[in-house]
Amino acid sequence: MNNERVSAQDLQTVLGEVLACTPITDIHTHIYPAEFKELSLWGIDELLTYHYLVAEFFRFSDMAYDDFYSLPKGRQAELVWATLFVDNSPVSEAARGVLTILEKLGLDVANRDLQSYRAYFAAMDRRDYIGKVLEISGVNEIVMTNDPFDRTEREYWEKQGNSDTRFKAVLRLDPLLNDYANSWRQLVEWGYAVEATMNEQSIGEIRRFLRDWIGKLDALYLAASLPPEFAYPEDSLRGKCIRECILPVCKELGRPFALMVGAKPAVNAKLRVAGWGAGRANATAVENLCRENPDNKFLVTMLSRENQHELCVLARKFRNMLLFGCWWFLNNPVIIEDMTRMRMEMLGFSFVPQHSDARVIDQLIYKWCHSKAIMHKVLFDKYSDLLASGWHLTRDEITRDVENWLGKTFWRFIGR
Ligand code: RAT
Ligand code: ZN
Repeated sequence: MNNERVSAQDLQTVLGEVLACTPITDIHTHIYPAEFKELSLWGIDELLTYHYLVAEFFRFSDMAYDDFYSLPKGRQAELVWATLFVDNSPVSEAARGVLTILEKLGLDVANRDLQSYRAYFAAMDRRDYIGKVLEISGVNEIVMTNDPFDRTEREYWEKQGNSDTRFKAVLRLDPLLNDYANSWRQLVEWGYAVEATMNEQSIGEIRRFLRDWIGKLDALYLAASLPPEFAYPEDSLRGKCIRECILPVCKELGRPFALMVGAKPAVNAKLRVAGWGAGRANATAVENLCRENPDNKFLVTMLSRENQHELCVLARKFRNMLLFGCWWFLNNPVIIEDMTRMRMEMLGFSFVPQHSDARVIDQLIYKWCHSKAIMHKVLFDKYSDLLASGWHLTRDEITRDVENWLGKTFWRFIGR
């Protein structure tokens, strides 16, 4: 217990201490436990070939896209390093992130020696390294993105599953919702009697598929990335699948459905995963979903900056909606700060301020370090305003707020 009042002079320090020791639940990532071998990415070459950086590399290079992608990963990493770190200063958020990681690991950022960084990772044991990253980043629970339509990943779930309790699963359903014209055949291959038109029998079978995989993964929630034009209700197979399959199963099993709206696939297909874009979405779809389905819960994030204010307004209307994270192209300090201030001013602590979207485990270090610095600033300003009014705060109260913000609010929403 620490019920002593925190003075305006001590606020900065207390906040730094509380943020440093509050465990984080990272509610949306693309990282895997060590036992998912080739899916569990780490180390400097993976960091340098992160798709955020590959997209930036092509801002400066004339190389043909396919030529780049046909190179071995180590060579790709060298090209990115030379282009974004040596020939130019690494000021972009993703490039700066690599430096933060190296620095927090205790490596010499000043020597700019890629080989010495490689040697550091080569001497590390992957399992020990995961522990180290979690310790440095302050993350203690990692929520994955798990796609049963991905052959490699599927095999791991079929053959062994996940025994690392720090990693939690999420059932990701993009192929089912956005590409049913192709994905239904895979369901048939796996023994579900569905057909292309999604008839009555298919609906029952898709529900069975969802229940099976929620069980197999012990999924915390179901999720889908949706394009800017996503509408609900919608006269489409996607609309039907949400209404007839996803919502009833989510309700029955008490799982939220995460809507990640505004991602535009293949804006430049040659860039592969780096070729996605962003577009302004229609928040009315979320409004309709939340209003029509009060017994369902929705985690919501949108990719366009222009959607953020109306999303805050919506979250004030619907307690079955939890706003989360500064997604992908929004995960830059200028936007994170703006969004975090606005959300706090409109929602208090009742939102999940950030997720990392890390694909390489090391990225937890920079994503959380950079975001926590912004949270520190925002909290300082907001609490200072309270102190200036004559209100008082204790360290316990600050700890309570930050614990809710960085984890407990999510777990309460999930119901676990
Ligand atoms: O941020 C990213 O890495 C994106 O490529 C996507 O993974 C996005 O976050 C998603 O989950 O679809
Ligand atoms: Zn993601």
